[in-house]
Amino acid sequence: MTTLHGFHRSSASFRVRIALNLKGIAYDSVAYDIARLEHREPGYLALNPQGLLPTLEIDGLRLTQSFAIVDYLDAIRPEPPLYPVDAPGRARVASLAASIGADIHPLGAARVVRYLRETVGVDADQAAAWQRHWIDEGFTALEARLRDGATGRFSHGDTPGVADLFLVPQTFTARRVGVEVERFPTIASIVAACLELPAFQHALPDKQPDANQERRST
Ligand SMILES: N[C@@H](CCC(=O)N[C@@H](CS)C(=O)NCC(=O)O)C(=O)O
Repeated sequence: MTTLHGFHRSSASFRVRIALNLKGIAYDSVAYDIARLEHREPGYLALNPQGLLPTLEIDGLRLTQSFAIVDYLDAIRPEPPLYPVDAPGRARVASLAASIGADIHPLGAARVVRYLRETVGVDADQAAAWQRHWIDEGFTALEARLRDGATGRFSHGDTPGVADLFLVPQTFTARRVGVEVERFPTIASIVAACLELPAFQHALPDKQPDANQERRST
């Protein structure tokens, strides 16, 4: 039994959903509403003391950190590969993904925004401007890097891989906070290509069962 503990709007959970779908691994979902701090309750902290989503239970293991989870899935189910076979290509893809997962995403994470609002005392507009700023700066650099000749239909050549798993969710967050993704044409065209694939479509936030629960309760 494979269980993904996540949240429909969590971009790190979104990455793992895409990877599971690309690998054809069926899974159950357990949702934790970040706005209601359900991921900070004792039940989830017992699974993942970091209190961050997602956690994947698979093969009797409890895996955390989306990068590590995606790597694990690629190791146990090599087809289709999520990394290029050549070492320079692999380093490029890992670097693109890290620039999103390690440098852009954490600055706009819910816990950071909560601290800005509740402790530093910034208002909602200032918090949104903070999120836009770091995505904008990150996407400007990413757009330049993606014009290095190794990009194809996808971030690396013409098959989807790890960099795409990180890129697509980050553009959904970007739009949510008001970043116009079309200002980054290479990024926008890669995302459009990804969204033609069922693995990405079925992973979309709106397609998750907890998105429907949220609609019913609001
Ligand atoms: N580096 C972690 C990041 C995990 C993370 O920040 N998850 C977010 C959801 S996308 C979260 O749990 N946020 C809750 C919070 O910040 O309080 C990963 O890639 O799994």
